[in-house]
Amino acid sequence: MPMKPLFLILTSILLATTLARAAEKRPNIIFVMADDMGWGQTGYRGHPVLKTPNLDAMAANGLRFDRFYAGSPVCSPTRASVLTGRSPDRTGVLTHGDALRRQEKTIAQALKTAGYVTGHFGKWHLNGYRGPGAPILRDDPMSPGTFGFDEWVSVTNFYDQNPLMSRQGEITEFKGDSSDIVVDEALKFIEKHCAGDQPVFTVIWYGTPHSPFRALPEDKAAFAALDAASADHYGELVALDRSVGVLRAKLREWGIADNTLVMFNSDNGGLPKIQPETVGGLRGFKGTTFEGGIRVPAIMEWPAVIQPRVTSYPACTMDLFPTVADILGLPREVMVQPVDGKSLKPLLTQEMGPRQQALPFRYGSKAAWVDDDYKLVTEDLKKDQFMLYDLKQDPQETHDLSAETPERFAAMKAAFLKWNEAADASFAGKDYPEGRVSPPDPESLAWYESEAYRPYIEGWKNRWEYQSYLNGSPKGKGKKAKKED
Ligand SMILES: [Ca+2]
Repeated sequence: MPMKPLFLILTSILLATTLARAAEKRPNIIFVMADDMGWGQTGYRGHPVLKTPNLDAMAANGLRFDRFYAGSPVCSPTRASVLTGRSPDRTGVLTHGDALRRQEKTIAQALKTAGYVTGHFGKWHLNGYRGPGAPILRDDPMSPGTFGFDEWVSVTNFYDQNPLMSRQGEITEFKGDSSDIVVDEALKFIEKHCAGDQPVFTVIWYGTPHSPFRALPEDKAAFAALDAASADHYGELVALDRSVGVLRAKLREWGIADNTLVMFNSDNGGLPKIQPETVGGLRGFKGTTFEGGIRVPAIMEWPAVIQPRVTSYPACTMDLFPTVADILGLPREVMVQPVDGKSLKPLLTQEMGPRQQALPFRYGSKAAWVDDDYKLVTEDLKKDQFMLYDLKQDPQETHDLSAETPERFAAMKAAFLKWNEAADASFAGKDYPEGRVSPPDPESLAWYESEAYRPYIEGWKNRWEYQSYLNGSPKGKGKKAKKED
């Protein structure tokens, strides 16, 4: 009989060691997101004037997605989809400036509970404020801290050169290009924690290449032949690419690159009016549910697991939380259900077959339903005018198949309309334990029209990034805010 306890002891030691090793092996995770970078704006896709050597190197060393979708054709909703794994309409974030509901559950909360140290750096845009990026106030009830981030250096919305940012409420003025600044802050956070016991979850949300367009002279020097706005826009992408290079180099210098999962993607499609064009020949731009509005550059790098490869598997920002939850074995309850994304974990090591779960998109009256190679799309849901495209044969969405393949068209439309009803029910609060939205969604407003920011207006009104908002007529301010959100 003495053998049995010994056997049990050895087994439990072995189990404990295995678990400890598994815990040791949990990857650091870094989510990096550009703001308004179009599908065509990388060197690796053959852009005619923009060079992105660092994104190219990342793509060559990781999983490059050629059909990756932002959860929405505009920014705040996509950010909500990254954090929750859900279609943004379910989370209350219908458009830019809407607040994420505190009833939602975020990936930062899940990872914090699982033992990660969590940090957010850059654009937030989930606290209900419109207008150019302002430092997030310490007592903001919808700050990154509320949603699971231990440390943050963040702004309400887009930010550019020499920004004011908020270090957990402490307002700080920075000098230089915003991409260099935000990566520098994120790296300080990673360096501080990476040698500790906890794995690190870092979110870096750039303000680039969103308007206003303002690049450092050396960054836009290569674009002297372009119009001024385009030269600055592309110059900002040069800085973004450089900062990706700094991030990757530091992870290697600190010996943590191998077991760090770095995801790079944009938050919506490219902008119109920029030359050369931003969407790589796709139809539509930011704000539309055609491919140009939602298909974005995306790369996942994790050297310990991913062999370099290009995939055309259709994937989405809604898949990121389910993927991480799957990798770490987190329970289903970490996400509010239903979740619209799907784990991409199998894709990290081999191709997955046709995508079984369609990707839903809804933005105001526009919508799309991407079912593997086929796409149902409408510019006006209420008018009941849907088009059907075969993205494999016709990525530019030029040849409407709805009349030619009526059965497929009818089946996809029925599936979408069923999802659409479920999304309405989610929006009404059905997914929460309370069965309703509580507290009610705040009305989104420009921060400079809020009580909370009133004490700061006088001191900020002559700053270059705020002056057109803070010194104009109220009517003009409203227009400007709407245009630039
Ligand atoms: Ca954006």
